[in-house]
Amino acid sequence: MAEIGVGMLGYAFMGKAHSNAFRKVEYMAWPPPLVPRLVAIAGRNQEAVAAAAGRYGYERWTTDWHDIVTDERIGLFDNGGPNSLHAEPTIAAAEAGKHVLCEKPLGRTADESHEVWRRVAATGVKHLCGFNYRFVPAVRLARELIDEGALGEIRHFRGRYLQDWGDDPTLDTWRFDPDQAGSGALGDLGTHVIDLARYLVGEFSSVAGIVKTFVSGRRVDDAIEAAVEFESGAVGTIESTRLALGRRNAFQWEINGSRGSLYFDMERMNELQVFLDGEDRTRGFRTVLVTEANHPFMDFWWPPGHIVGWGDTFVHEVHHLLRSIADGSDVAPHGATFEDGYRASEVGEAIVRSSASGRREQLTFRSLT
Ligand code: SOE
Repeated sequence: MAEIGVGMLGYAFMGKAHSNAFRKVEYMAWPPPLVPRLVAIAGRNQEAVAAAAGRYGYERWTTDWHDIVTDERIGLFDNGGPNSLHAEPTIAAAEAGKHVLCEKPLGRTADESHEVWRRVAATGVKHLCGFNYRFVPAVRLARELIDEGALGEIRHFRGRYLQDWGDDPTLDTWRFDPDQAGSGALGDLGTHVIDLARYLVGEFSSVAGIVKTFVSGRRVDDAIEAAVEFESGAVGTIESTRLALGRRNAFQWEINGSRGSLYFDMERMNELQVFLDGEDRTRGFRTVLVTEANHPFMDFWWPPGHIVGWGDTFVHEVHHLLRSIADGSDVAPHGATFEDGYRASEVGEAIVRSSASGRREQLTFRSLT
């Protein structure tokens, strides 16, 4: 089977999630579109990146990401580094002819995200931005139900991504450094909610938001709250915080349409709550366990009822990109392209502008020219 050499930037949380996916996709999505060969991994700390190379099975390691960009054996560059390291290496890899996967947020600002999209799109390589929650089976099922009209006209989207770890002021992480992260809960979690809303409902037309920092001395946002309108006329709310004590990884959303509603909670990722027209309203939502043979991605895995996990969303995501590279099919609409990465940053920045101005912000998106 055809192979593709993979170069990975980053060995921490996303380095682990992506390396696991590249190994697993070969034997779980059989036959894989391409066999990923783990050629090289780059990271700032020599001891840590060498250990990661041994642990995940990379042929070699380096503390200089330029070595990956110039390595002719690498056909796919995967950027799982801190946000401040997304733009330059990803652009360089694409301009060296490598297909690219870059974790979200694409850039620290809308300007930086647009520049990445513009420079990479000009090269013609395949590009995917790591909004992995599009690849939750329940989310893809929701998209299928919406596309076939089962919910009718969409009127509301309310989405929130809640975690609890941000309340430790002593925590030393790049995620709290504005130079390395760009923003706080907004870029880390809020962009996931924005992207999922774009994937399930459509494009944003305006936002009215509040951005808040609670932890004294912190230089990035701790929470965002926004009322939004979509081009379709649907309205909704977008929220994210890392101060929601009691919530570990609660990415929750609900969609209400004229013929039905869906509700999802990432902490119960194999279940989709469904209410469709004609059903007994006194009984409310019913729980669909999204593990049937005809449900999205289940051909990768197990018999009905044998659930999948958070890490498996990355297996679905890299499979999608490998197939797009192998057969030339589009990454969109089910994978987020770098245009999606840019647009998520633009919506996030409009929330920040609205919070500063106290006014509702209309969305305008820059093109490639
Ligand atoms: C930390 O908040 C984090 O790792 C995010 O950066 C990821 O995008 C999210 O999927 C899990 O939580």
